[in-house]
Amino acid sequence: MGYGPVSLVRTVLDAVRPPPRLVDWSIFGIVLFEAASGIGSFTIGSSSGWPLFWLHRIFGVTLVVLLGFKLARVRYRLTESEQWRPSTLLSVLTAIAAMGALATGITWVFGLDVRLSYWTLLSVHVGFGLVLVPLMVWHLTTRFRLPTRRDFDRRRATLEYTALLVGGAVTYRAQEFANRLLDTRGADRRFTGSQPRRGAGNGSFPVTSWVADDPEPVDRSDWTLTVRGEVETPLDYPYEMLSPDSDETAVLDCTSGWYTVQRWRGIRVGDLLDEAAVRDEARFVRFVSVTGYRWSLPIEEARQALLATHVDDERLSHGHGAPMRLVAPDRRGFQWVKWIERVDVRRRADPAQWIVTLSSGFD
Ligand SMILES: Nc1nc2c(c(=O)[nH]1)N[C@H]1C(S)=C(S)[C@@H](COP(=O)(O)O)O[C@H]1N2
Ligand SMILES: [Mo]
Repeated sequence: MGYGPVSLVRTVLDAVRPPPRLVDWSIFGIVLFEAASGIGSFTIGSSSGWPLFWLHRIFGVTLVVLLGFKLARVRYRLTESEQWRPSTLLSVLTAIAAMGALATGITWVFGLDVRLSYWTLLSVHVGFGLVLVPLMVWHLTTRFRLPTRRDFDRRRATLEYTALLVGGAVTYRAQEFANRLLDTRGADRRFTGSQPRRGAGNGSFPVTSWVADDPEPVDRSDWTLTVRGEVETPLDYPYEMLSPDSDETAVLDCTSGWYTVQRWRGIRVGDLLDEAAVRDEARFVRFVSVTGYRWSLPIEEARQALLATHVDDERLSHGHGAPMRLVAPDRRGFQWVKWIERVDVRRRADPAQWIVTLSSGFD
């Protein structure tokens, strides 16, 4: 054994390497956790949700090490041709998806912003993750072996995993420090991982629409805002009758990985609801776009939201949702419905909104 930094790293890695079957099953567990926390993170827009993002990153670092152990162990199955089997192809695809997800996650953290057409690196990361889960499950079915008690010593495994997770947390911290020191774009990320788009008004942030939602521009002169549902007085408001005199500075944070802070102006949903006289049974308010895209908020939260007609005193551009869009502070971008034409006051939540949001614009 030598004494250089390489042999030091090797010694440390040897000390924390769990037995093979445990490595495999932990990779499985962590990938499932990463997929669940990654998808779950899309619904979090308020900074109190930071621990989920943090865990996702720490386990991501841990996965790099575990995958390294695993690939070092099974490498010979690729390099020695007599080892090849039909399932080898599946293993290779699974490894590519895993490494793709890790590589894009890591480069994103360092603020790299290459784009594959209109996909950000973060969207590619999500893509790899979504492909990885079914590949991994399938891969597992070809080589299924449960770890037995004999495969590991519980005390030792506890120590190994503690070391791996602490190592993950320390590495993540070191990364934050390095990002700041090198002054990369990664240093400006929000707790959600999104990178800033600076400036004010329509031109300063991208137009982002989900999947295929791409309506014709809405003509303000033959558009009306309609309020229906659990209200005593249904409303129909032509554009000229609105008085957009409330404003709100709020962060639009898209799950594709960017955010912008803007001052929005429009009408407060609470004022509209008071005018419509909502009934006692009302619990949710649903905002519906001309495209059918929709989202709802619990009524107390909805009251604080804004139906914006302006951004930084400019009228909203078509791309940003003219004549009217939802500004829902502490919610992620996909919930900020654009091109709103109807507000439904409802007794119930609307679980189908998840599917409609993904499919809207396809019909
Ligand atoms: N009707 C409708 N509203 C929508 C979308 C959409 O596709 N259709 N995309 C959402 C997404 S994913 C984001 S991030 C924001 C983007 O707003 P922007 O285009 O003004 O930046 O709008 C949201 N509102
Ligand atoms: Mo988004």
